[in-house]
Amino acid sequence: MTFKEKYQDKVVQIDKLLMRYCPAKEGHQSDIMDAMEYNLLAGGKRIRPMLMQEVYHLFGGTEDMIEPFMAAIEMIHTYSLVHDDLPAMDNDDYRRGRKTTHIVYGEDMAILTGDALLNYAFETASTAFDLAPEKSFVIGKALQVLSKKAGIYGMIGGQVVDVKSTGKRIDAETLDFIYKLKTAALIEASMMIGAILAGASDEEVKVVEKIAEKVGLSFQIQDDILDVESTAEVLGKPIHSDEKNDKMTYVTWKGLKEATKVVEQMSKEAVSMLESLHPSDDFLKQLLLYLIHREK
Ligand code: GRG
Repeated sequence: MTFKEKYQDKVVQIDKLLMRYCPAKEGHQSDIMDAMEYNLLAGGKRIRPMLMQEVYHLFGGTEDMIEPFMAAIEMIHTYSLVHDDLPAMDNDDYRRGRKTTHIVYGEDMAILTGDALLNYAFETASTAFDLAPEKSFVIGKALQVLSKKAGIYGMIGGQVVDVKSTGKRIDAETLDFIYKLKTAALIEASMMIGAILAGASDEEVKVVEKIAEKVGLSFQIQDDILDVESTAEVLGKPIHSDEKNDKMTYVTWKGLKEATKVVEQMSKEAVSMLESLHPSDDFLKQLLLYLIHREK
């Protein structure tokens, strides 16, 4: 099988897993379950759960307790997209090739859908305790990483500085801070949780965090490049969104050529660190390179 075929196969498996973890549409509140499913099953590259699973296997993990965490990270990522598209933030009408949640369900329900996905992520992740009660210690550690990387010291913190910086010229240090927290933090959580649940040592988890930071930074710079170079049809969301929102990005700061060079450099560093950690995992190495050279 080629890398592309293996990747597609894994996306299908993750989609099936997410279907299993969607809440049943029942009760007076079934509208919110419908909106959660509308977003969760809308497609997407599924890179966060995939990275988590691959790192889990890399460190010898074999149990199904990884699954609720894979669903949870995609729920958190999806909530961030729902809220990011709201009129008060980027005010976008399309995401993953579909109308955004506030367009379909109204702004009030879109806010609640994001809230619901975030909360349900933790309800879901904590079911790992039932699947593997004897692994409570590592599950607790994984929950700690998940909550921190999604919160004020992670994605939300990055988004706060991003929102506050809109329309302003920011310095390199602030841009780096935003990218590390807004984008890299969830990728770090994905890979670190895979390692933690598989029983990796604290030192190994730290190396995984460093690799993931490089992957996250280059992933975000590639996102900036695509916002300028790609098309709405390919991306499934509007292009030139950063310009519309008057946001400074790595591309507006350094130009396309330099941005492409940095992505190249950082991705090479990430892959070589991964090789030192585990020389033989070809799929994961190819996945890191794909994320960085992706077209959508
Ligand atoms: C609202 C708390 C809050 C946070 C929002 C993550 C984020 C912060 C906003 C989303 C917009 C954005 C450009 C985020 C940077 C990370 C990124 C490139 C997200 C898109 O992730 P992909 O490409 O999306 O993995 P798919 O649709 O493939 O899952």
